[in-house]
Amino acid sequence: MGRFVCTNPRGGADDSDPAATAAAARLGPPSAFCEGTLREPVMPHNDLSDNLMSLQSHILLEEARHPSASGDFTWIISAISLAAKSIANHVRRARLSGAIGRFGEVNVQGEEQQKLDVIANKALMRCLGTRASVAVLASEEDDEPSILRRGNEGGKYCVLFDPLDGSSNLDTGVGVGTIFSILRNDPSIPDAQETVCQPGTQQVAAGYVLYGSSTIFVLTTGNGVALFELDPFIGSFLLVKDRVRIPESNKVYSVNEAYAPTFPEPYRKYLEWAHTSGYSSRYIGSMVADVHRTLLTGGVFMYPPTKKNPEGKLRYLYEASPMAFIMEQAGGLAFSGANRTLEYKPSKVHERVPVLLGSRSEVERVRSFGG
Ligand code: AHM
Ligand code: MG
Repeated sequence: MGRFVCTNPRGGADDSDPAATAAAARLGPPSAFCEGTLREPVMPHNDLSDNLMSLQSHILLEEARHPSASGDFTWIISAISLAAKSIANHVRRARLSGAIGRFGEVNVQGEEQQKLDVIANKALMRCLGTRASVAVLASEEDDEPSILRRGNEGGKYCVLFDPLDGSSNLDTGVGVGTIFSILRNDPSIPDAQETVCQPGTQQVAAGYVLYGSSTIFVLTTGNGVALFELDPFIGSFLLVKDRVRIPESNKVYSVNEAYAPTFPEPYRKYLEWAHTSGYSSRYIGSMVADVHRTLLTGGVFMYPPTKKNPEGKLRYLYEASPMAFIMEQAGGLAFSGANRTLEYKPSKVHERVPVLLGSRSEVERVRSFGG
């Protein structure tokens, strides 16, 4: 009998083993057979029963396309993935472990912090803080961005995040999420706030993690959108869909319609039109869950200016901008007022903007009313 060598050299790499997955990445794109005299076909990529394309392997394959890549970026995604697994575990056990409820403090934005906001923030800070190429971390929960390393100390990237978006919904078991955006650190800018205030077009990567009925990791590095799901039995995010495309249209809008009387007129007119045009409404009140549904099934998600929040409620750098990057990479559109969201340049880390994103033709429809 011939010598058996391997069945799938890319298979066993897991999120916690960049060295193994680096070796897998160097092998290049998956081929049908391995070296050896006894050859066994590799399972087709869409056979989920044998799916071992982890998030880490996926990133390394992407990175292999850029010969000058140093691997630093892979370590950052691996830190976010590790923090997300820890947060998912806390969210899933929150009621049992007494982590539901208010922490007792109000953040810089005047919002009451939940215990899990604080836990999620610490997990991300700890995991990312140990990565040698992270220069600046900015969180929804912290007043100011933290400088961890200057450019001359190896600080190459800024990571901005909302650790647990939609956390006010935790008491009711609704899906919540982490949103993140990765920017390059400009070593010539000494001020942390100025460093992170970049337009969304400068993002190196963006993504979110949805802690719902399953834990979903959605990522773009500017080369399409990939969707991973956490396999709780092996502890890895596994690729379930690459090149995610948002449907071109769907008669669904997602907005907190209770605020409609104080929306600018174009949004009110659009809603009146939608009411008589066969539209449905879906709104969870948790951006990651609402955007994820919109990404997969189409329609529009909006958070327009209101009387209470004249600039809109959602923050540019770690909510609107990363979600806009994902939407555009999936073939959709994203606007903040009259402008493409990704082209806006904020001047404050917690700056808020109006959000309109989703299927191309549905976003254009809203804009046709002047919104
Ligand atoms: P948070 O970051 O403090 O959780 O607030 C953001 C959340 C989003 O998830 C969601 O889209 C929005 O607030 C819901 O706001 P509202 O309750 O006003 O509809
Ligand atoms: Mg948020």
